[in-house]
Amino acid sequence: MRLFATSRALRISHARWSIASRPRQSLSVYASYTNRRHWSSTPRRRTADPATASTPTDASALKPLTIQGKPYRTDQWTNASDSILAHVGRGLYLDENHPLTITRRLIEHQFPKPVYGNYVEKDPVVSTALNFDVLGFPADHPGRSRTDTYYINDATVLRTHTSAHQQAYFQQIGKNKDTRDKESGYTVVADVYRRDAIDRSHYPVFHQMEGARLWKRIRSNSSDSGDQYAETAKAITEDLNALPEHGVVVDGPSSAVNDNNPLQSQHTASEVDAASAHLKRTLELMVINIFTSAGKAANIPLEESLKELKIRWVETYFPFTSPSWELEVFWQGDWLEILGCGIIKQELLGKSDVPDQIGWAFGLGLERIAMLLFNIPDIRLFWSHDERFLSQFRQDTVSCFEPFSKYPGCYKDVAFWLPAESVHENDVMEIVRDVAGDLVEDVKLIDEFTHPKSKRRSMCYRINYRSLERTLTNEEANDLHGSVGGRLVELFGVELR
Ligand code: FA5
Ligand code: MG
Repeated sequence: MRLFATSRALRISHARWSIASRPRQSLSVYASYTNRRHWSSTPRRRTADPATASTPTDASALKPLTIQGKPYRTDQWTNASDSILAHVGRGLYLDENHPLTITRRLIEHQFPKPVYGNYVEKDPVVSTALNFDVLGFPADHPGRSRTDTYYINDATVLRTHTSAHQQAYFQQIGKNKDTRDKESGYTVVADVYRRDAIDRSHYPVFHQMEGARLWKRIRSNSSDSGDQYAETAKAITEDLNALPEHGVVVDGPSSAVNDNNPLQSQHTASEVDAASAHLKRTLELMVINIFTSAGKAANIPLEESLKELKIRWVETYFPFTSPSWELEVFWQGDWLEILGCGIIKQELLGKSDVPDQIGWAFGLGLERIAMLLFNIPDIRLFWSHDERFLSQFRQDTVSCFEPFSKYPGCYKDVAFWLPAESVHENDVMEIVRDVAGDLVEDVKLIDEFTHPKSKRRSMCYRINYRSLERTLTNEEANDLHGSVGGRLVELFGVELR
């Protein structure tokens, strides 16, 4: 977990819910779980216990909550703040002229009927069972912790990913199974919530699109090769061959499976090779389409925009897929992770009434793609009410965003001695967000050390206050910064330096 344990752990923590600046090991939230056990020298705390989570539960959290008209009980787990709940129901992905909706539609076109149905899920409140248990998250997975996830109460969270809906969609497909022309795949778009780092490509509320495709497994005992599922592999390969080819070179591991990214025991290599190839080609075509559209909007000739495009597959780990990958795109001088995917765990398909099917699933960050598509430089802009932003976008049209101005930023450092009890980095982020909201552009750890004699640990964070819409005065920034320091002292007992 992201405690102030070692500088290594801290660097890793930044990459937890992932993005480009991570070290080159595979580090999605789920991957880091397995790796981190070896990285931190401090004993692991049981994360799934509210008493050990570092955000104090304030008394007001124990009042019942109403979210989109529905009442919810609260308890010791509750940590969804008013500022986060204020984002619920905004429905950015439904507003025809919003860049997230334009992006959603563009991607949905790549997943057409009758194979795929395109859906949205408007209610972000889901059970911990659907968000974690059904997907095979271990009981002590850090993703379950109150430092990473917004809890409504012990059994209910604001979904942390669209994968919370996988089981329901697989069950829906299961009901179709014997009828031709019925969906065997889907896409679903929804708002998701995570306590996370603060920077230009991370926001605590963002949007994901999940997609999946299933095939009925055909078992034959008469195969010469001894491959019982050779027919399945053949059927999937036929679907793969029906997809267009593309000439873009994509880096990545040479084989679908290996010891670190294993084949599931229920599967044969040939069907997984075929399904993996289908998954990768489908997603590569999606990215190529995005870049082609972005290039057109910027008046760049097709060949040139494709020549510029660099994408790669990186092996990773998710509890609900194996093998698993992330797709990264080279953007503005760095690798940007845009999605995670893999071959769905057969246990999950079994629990979802489709034990006789095999398939793949992916989950992508809609903002990340929209940033590439429209050249939007800061993820906070998606929430802007400013007409100078909103008026630049038109339904079903990709355009090149013209920044209206970059207002000056105000850098302020906050340095403090940690109390004996650890403080979780996400709690520092949450305080900054609660105090400064969208007036903060990023927060970076710039220094940490242990006093040689007292052994006390000191941290220093640099907060960049910058409004997207106006010039922030130094007095305003000072006020905000004073409140951040005050709340760190009040809530965590740190000693400011
Ligand atoms: C997941 O959420 C998995 N559920 C994806 C998945 C689905 C895997 C189905 C396998 C099968 P991850 O935590 O990596 O994985 O997030 C997926 C994508 O969401 C990332 O690649 C990134 O594009 C986006 N994303 C993650 N965190 C943030 C954030 N704080 N702000 C904006 N986008 C984010
Ligand atoms: Mg990831």
